[in-house]
Amino acid sequence: MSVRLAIIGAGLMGADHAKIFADDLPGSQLQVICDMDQARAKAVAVATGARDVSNNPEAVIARDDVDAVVVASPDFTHAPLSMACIKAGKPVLCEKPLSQSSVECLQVMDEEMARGLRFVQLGFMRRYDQSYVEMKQALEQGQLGRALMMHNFHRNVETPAADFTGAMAITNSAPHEFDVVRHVLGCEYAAISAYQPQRSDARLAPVVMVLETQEGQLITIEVNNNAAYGYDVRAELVGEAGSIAINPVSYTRTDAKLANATAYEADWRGRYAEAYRRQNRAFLRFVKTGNFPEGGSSCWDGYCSSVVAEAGVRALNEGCKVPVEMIAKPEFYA
Ligand code: ISE
Repeated sequence: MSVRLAIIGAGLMGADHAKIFADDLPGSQLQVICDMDQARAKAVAVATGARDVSNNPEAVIARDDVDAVVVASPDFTHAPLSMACIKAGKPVLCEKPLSQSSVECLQVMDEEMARGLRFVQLGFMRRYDQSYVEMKQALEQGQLGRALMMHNFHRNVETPAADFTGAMAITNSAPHEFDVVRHVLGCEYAAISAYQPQRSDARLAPVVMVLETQEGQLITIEVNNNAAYGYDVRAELVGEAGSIAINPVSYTRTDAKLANATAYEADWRGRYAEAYRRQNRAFLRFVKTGNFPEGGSSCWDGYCSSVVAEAGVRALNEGCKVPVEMIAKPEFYA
């Protein structure tokens, strides 16, 4: 039987999720596309063959003909809409971050724990990207020895929104890095420092973070949301016996005019297309079986990256190293 889906938010990511389900994932049926902007919802519905449109997310979540929900609306709506899904007993694939407030993440966790069942899969899609999968395997199979450091670069062509600040680079972009490093290394953080180089327009300046894990490993993260040249994500994991780095992902190389060139994607949708497909396929299996996807990210992971982001923003604003203090992991998320 097909999983009848509602997509809430018909912006960049909502449209992308709708396209992935419609084009690549048999076993799903797009039932409703919901957006405040009805023209935008209709355009996505027409492009993907979705049956209906709406501008009322709560009503959509409650519909009898909706089995599961994808939340891809603005960041501040993620937690309340995920909670509405839990209350309605419907699985939800929620875009990251779960919330920019760790307290709100705890509220979603409480709601889920009170129901005694897992409902929320968080959209940290990098966990499904082949390069991070291989990195994690190499570490677990002992090829690198004990992990010492992980270096991460996260570059966007330009800021996703005109009002994007250094703090937002930490709360909106960096959570991918916070999450995938925890996932690959199997670690939790102990402290974070954050810095910005001088740039003519300070608002556009990159952010560089140094994190210490509870096991004493060092993690560096550069988020440059105005890199201008392309969408470029790099990572290298350095162990005591070897290191593993992500190769640039590109099918072709052009040789001409005494030079060779490979292309960059314009943004994350192309670079992580296969990771999104794998993630969304895992979500459909979750809806059908009730078994939370192995290695998928949960509310607990959303909480962890939100705590780190809060500490990172403080470190940036106060110019000091800030401890990362989290609650003990509830047995429910073990
Ligand atoms: C955006 O919200 C995403 O989630 C992208 O994956 C990330 O690369 C980008 O920096 C974020 O702004």
